Amino acid sequence: MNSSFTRRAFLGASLATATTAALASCAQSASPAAKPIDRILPTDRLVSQYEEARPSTGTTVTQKLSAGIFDTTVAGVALSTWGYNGAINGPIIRAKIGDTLNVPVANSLAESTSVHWHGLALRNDADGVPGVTQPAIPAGGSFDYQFRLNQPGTYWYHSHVDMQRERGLSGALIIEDPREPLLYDQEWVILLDDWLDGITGTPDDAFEELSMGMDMSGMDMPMTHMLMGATSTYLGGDAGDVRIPAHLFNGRAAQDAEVFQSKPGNRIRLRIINAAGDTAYRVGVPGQKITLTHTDGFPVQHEDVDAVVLGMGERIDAILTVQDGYTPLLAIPEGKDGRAYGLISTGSGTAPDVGALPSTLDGQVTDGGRLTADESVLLTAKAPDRIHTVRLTGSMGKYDWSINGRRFDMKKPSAGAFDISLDERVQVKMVNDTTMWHPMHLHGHSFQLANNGARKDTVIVRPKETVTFEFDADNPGQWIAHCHNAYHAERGMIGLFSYVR
Ligand SMILES: [Cu+2]
Repeated sequence: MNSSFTRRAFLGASLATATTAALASCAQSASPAAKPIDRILPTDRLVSQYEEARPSTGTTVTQKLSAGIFDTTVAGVALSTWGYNGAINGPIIRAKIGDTLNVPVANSLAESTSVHWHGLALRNDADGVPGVTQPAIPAGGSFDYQFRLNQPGTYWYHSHVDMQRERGLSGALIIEDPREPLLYDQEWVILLDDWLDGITGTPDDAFEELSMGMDMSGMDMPMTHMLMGATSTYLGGDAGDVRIPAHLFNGRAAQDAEVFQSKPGNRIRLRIINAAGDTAYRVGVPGQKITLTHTDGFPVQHEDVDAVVLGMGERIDAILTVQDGYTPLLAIPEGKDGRAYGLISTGSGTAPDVGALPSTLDGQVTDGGRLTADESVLLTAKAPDRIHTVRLTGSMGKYDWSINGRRFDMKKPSAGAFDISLDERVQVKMVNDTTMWHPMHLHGHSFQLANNGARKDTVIVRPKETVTFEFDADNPGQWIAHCHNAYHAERGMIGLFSYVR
């Protein structure tokens, strides 16, 4: 038998099978095997019905956002960048649970954009993922986001188009609980960011260079952005891929640190957001403990620590009791040079010199993924109805970051989707097959880590580690899950959790 005959026979056999299947589907359209998958899209009536069922105060909070280009100075360098309302960090949006948030977005950029409401279990058609939940807002166009807020906590909004949030297109979103049980005197909202735009190039330049892969670095290519040898024992090895010239604490570099006025004995609630693209931050006060109270908006059993590590997209709330004088709150990039910090001042003493501050934070160090949920937010005990294994794949060599070996294609978002059905308890095993850590983020839900771990939406998954979590499928629509390393996500480390009927 020659090989061409074998091949023809195989093709003939496959075609015959396909024809039989097609005929069968005509004859018995009710056959479950032949039914096309019925995905619950953002335009589905269920999405509005679930929104109407969310509790409402009847109050609407409106905040206009204008995405545009503006001039500013970062770390002493005059530059032009992109942001909301002409600033590196957009306005802090504050509302209460039950309020409706209304955000008219005007796009003054030369390209399309969108806004994603990071961490919120909101209506699917307001999630801000072009190609999945809405068409992108075109250059010169506008879009009104309007949705109810049903969970208190520290959240974040940012563009979900290309590398835009690596410029200034992000800001803090704080949702207050009128029955807030935590006692504190003041609140300090802190956005941490790794900044290169206008200093060493643009995020798009960096992305283009990294996309060639590390295999290219053996050739005679000048590497401006790719960072080699950034290591963090805490993160299990390779800490990051990108050389960062400035680390920002509320938009300000270390030489121009923000000063927060307080009084001795005051309890400050720190609301810390890691808005960076490629940098985890280790945050703490030298010689003083902070008390961790929440991660990703949800309360945890309080823990006193010397420092806490936040992956990109994670948030931590902590209580800091103010001592007299100047208190530095350090944010040290894991495995990278430089630092960001802010100062608390009680009006006495003198501000410490940048050079006089320690460059490490050691002692008891943890991260949100290692905390324990407060009992009030534990998921009810229930066996999983469905289990999905999500393998994190790819390498620095080809820079082909992917999920289950598939790089996400916005033109075919449901290819390789993780199907789920309403009211299921879904268990997800995130298996990291790569040699690098990834901060994995799920849209539209808050999951609970195994063994009564924290309720979260973004979790650090270390190299070769498996992280298991569960969530309730109670928010119909199409929701992506992805690495919050901006460069990894842009290369395709994105999957889709897809509600089906
Ligand atoms: Cu990643």
